[in-house]
Amino acid sequence: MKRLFALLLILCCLAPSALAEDSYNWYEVFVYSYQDSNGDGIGDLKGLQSRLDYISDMGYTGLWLMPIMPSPSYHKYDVLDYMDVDPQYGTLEDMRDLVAACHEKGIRIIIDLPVNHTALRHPWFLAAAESLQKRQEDSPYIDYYCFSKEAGSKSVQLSGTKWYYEEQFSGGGMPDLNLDSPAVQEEIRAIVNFWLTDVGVDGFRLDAVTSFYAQDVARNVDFLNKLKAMCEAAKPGSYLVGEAWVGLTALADYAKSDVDSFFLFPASQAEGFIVKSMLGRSPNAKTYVSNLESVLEAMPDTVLAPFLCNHDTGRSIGLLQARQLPERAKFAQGALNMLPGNVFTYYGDEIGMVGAGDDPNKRLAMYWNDGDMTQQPPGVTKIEYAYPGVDDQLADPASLLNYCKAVNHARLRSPLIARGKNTVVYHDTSVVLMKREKDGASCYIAMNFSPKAEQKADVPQGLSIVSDIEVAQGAAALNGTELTLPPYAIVILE
Ligand SMILES: [Ca+2]
Ligand SMILES: [Ca+2]
Repeated sequence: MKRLFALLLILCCLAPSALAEDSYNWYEVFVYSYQDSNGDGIGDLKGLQSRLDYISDMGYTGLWLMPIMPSPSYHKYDVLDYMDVDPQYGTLEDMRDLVAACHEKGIRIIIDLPVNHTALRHPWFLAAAESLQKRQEDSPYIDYYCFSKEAGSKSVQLSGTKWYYEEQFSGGGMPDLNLDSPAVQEEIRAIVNFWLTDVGVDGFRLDAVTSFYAQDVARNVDFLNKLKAMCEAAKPGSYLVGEAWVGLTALADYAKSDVDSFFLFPASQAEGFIVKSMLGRSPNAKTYVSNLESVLEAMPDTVLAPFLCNHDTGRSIGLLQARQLPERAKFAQGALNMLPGNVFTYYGDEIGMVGAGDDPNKRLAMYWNDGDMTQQPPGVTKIEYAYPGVDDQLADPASLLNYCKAVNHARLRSPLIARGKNTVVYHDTSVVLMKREKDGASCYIAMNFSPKAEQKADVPQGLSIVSDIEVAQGAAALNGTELTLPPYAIVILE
């Protein structure tokens, strides 16, 4: 009996982390624009923590925070100190509280890790620059960066010297780190250790991995493997997702690394296959299916990380030309979420926020109805909210928000959507029937890409509908093996 109790205790202790290790509905948050807690108008960690109920109720089980470390910029991709929290966002204690609160709710939390470059005023760079400017050239920090006496296409002259430093993001004031330096590698090891074990985050979003070694995929992959090994040693099972903003062929090379996931850029934005399958005169379910199959063939051993938009791209509503077409906006979120892997939703996309052009326009204040919005990020040139705010949408069963919530919960109800091996059972120009299977269990996903016409699909015998996700009034019907799909319907059968 005692032994049984001990076993149960062990199982209970294991359960939450086992659950949290398999989060597949991720939510990207720009802390600055999400929720302010202290009245200065700038979003912060405490504010974000106060919205965890909302995030959890929506069915998001993973959080990716854009950079939270001290930085001179509002976006914070140029880091001044890799082991602290920017005072605008709060303190390390606030971050520890947020991590604990997330874990209590079964939410995994990862943070952005920009290690390709630092801020120009990072103490490492200041020390290196000072040494070179004094012509002593003896600082150990010189080797932290890519200094050379020869100018390259991506180099900047260090004032008062004949030295140049590499800066892949030209004009950003973000000098590239020398990732070959053993000292830099040890710094990075200490940084990932700190966040994973001391603060307790569950992994990282790796910024700008194609710029680690520009135009050198093999060396980038090699460094990614080093990073993964460091994280695995610090916290086994931690999750890494890399930003390689490239097409499928190049992405497939990155996917051969040990990093868990890479953002699926070929699915994203206006030219991505989700939007392409929906725009145009007639629906083209074939575009969706054939691209998914190409992706799975090219990247067989990786957890896909599909998304429609992020902080660097125009938002979904604009990509979809869906300001006046809520059904299209909904179905796009549905089509995104029927892809296997870990789906990433950019904050505000669930309520149809808009934004394009200048970067700050893509990072507007989260539209809460309760009057509790942050100020807009500096440099915003256009502020527009095309769809109602969160409270209004929560109260409207037909809202985009409630559609996204239904989609997220369908994924939680049927984990094989995210984790099963995909087979396309049937498709024509409007209808897609996919099977996802794993360990002898399976589920079927039926989708109608037609915005206006009802469609029929022939499904295997003995299935029943477990989720019926509709963009408008109406419901799917299953008669034996004949499934009737209303326009833009998505149905999960098991
Ligand atoms: Ca604040
Ligand atoms: Ca670099």
